[in-house]
Amino acid sequence: MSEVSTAGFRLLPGRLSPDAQAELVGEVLSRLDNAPAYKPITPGGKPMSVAMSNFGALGWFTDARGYRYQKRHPLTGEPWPDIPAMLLELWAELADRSVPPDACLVNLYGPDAKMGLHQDRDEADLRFPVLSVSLGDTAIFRIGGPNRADPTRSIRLTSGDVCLLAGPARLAHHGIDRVIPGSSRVIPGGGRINLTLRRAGPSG
Ligand code: MD3
Ligand code: FE
Repeated sequence: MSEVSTAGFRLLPGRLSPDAQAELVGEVLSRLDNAPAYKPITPGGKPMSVAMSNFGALGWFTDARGYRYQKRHPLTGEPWPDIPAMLLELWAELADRSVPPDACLVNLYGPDAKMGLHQDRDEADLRFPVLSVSLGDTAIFRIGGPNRADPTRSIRLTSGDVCLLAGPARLAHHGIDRVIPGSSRVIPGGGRINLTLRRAGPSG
């Protein structure tokens, strides 16, 4: 197993047991009944190939007006569902013991979904890490550096993997080149779910 060298990037392969993965998939899917996933429109006017929803006080959203965090689901007008306890515990253990996450972006990948190289910088305080949990089909993840032109490397994210992006890695460019359909049976009907826990609003 090769150790990834970007400072502040930690990959914890298989951090969630198969039982924990199945339990978490259930917790996510039941919440999506009330907060359905939708394909956001980028400021450029094109729908994303990844479907999204959110849990927590703040949800990441994009439309023609740009990227932002908002308190309500854009289609239902309701507050986002709560963040599953298992994820809050994982954040407390691995990310920050005293300040909880206030946002959990839910990304749903079908066989043709991908996410272009980008930085995550819509959060108020970029000193907080991002914690990511992968469920379902394996993804080919790409991570580079703080500059878009920095060299990138490709890493497989498989179901149950957790990654922590802290310090310099927090501003690394990254994306999902593709998923490998049929590589997991954890999600009924297949596909991939990625959950990213964040502190989006100010902590004080
Ligand atoms: C590196 N999600 O939601 S998770 C995103 O698999 C996002 O759905 C991808 O990029 C996905 O913004 C990748 C791993 C990840 C998450 C956040 C990061 C890597 C990151 C933030 C900074 C650097
Ligand atoms: Fe990202």
